Amino acid sequence: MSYPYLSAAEAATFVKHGMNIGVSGFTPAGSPKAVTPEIAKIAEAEHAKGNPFQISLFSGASTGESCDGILSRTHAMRYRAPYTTNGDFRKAVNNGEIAYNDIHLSQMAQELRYGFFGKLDVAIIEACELTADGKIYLTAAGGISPTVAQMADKIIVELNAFHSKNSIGLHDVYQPLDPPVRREIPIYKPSDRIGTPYIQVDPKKIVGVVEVNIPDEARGFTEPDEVTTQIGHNVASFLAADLKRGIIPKTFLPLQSGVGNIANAVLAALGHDKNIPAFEMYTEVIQDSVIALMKEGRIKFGSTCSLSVTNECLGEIYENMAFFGDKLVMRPSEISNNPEIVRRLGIVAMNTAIEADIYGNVNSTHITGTKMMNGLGGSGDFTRNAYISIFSCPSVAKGGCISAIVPMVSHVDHNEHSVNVVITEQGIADLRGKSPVERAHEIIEKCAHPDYKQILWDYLKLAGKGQTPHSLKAALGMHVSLLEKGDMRLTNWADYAN
Ligand code: 0RQ
Repeated sequence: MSYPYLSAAEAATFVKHGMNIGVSGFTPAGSPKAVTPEIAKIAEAEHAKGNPFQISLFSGASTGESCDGILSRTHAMRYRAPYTTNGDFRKAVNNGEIAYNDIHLSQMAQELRYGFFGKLDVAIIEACELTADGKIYLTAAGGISPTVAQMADKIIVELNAFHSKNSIGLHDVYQPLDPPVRREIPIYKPSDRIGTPYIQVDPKKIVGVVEVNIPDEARGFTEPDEVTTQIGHNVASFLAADLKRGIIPKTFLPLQSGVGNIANAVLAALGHDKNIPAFEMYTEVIQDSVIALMKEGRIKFGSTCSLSVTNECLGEIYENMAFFGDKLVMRPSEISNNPEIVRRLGIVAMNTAIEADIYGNVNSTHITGTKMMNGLGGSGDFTRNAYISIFSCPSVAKGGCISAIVPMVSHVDHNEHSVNVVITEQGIADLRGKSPVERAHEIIEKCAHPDYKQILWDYLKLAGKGQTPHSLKAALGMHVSLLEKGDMRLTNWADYAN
């Protein structure tokens, strides 16, 4: 079948007010970059005429500036799921302009198929190749593309020449059946391939092919500093100790790592620690540090949902497929983040906290309980099912005015029942096998910044005795102090005494 080749502006006219739109991509990697800015232009034109124009947008994870950024600024989105990191999106969400549903990434595709969000009108998929019989070869991410391509009434393909056809074969596309007929997902090691290297669609659904040559919009990251390097060393020495005492098998276990500056520093430290053997990753995002460690032979294999790397790094992979082709696989997010596989493979999950409380509850998403930072991402998919779940963060933020260790988190993403280890640059709190009060002692002693240790001990004293001691009046006192005085160090527990 021959497809209609359209301009991005022509393709965007298939998108109407009120529609549900599914896009490819996971992190800015692999998300559409040409049609979405044209949707934003339509929105602006309609708004100028006084007409409503807003869509609901579904993706694997965050997209780039050309998608979440532009659509947020032009007020073209009513609803968004499941995760995004864009600054303009964050502003719009925190102003109450966009309804944002921050669900676990592994659940996005299946919840679309279950019908929780209604029908899907249009899918916009970035591809590096498209065949006449409807085979779509994805670019730098698996995301929810198989599901949105299957569900949408119409498909627009952005055929992006920036992504080399050399990359064909990196994807392993697999969609599970849904209950009551779902079976096990037959992945028994990170390198197992169980699907096809393409998405098969009915070619008649492809209403437009837009040819482009646009680089990916992956973010750079800050080089590790003293604090993040120390966090990295602490994570590495924790894992090395567990390996030495036989908790982690000699062959080691596959690792998952989140995104961001801290995750990047942790991976670099692990890679360079000679006590840790060369390892595999079963993760959702591969950043530049993983590719560097692969070249050094320190990482043997990487299963991921996306190659969220700089364009330079992506180019290097595409040019060296003889080396990388058998060391990487990209999967849809419901497979890369699948709880069944995480539990089976015994993954060590390493994610980042905004704050953790003295009992081990973790907030990864909200600043002072109300302002959305990015979202949960896949951290919950891995944490709840991991062999060992680790959260790390600097012990203080914003020049020391904020302690990352607090009496009670202002928002809970990962609860005390799922979090095994908390690590800051100060030290390692191993919460495994401990009661809440034992955990509180471990976290305050090992992880809190010296400026905050006494404040937290004083809180524990105020909280009294019991299973999970709290003074409900004082539990958020450090946050109140931040809001009222700009500094958690000015917390005065006497304000809360009876
Ligand atoms: O603010 O940018 O203004 O300086 O948060 O913090 O220290 O640069 O660390 O880049 O690793 O991000 C949790 C946000 C950490 C991220 C979070 C401020 C801090 C700074 C960024 P500035 P850093 P990172 C993977 C799996 C989601 C969950 C997850 C994240 C900014 O890792 O979004 O891991 N995770 N998902 O100053 C106020 C505090 C703060 C604070 C940090 N307590 N109060 N501000 N900051 N702690 C994602 C996917 O699934 C794709």
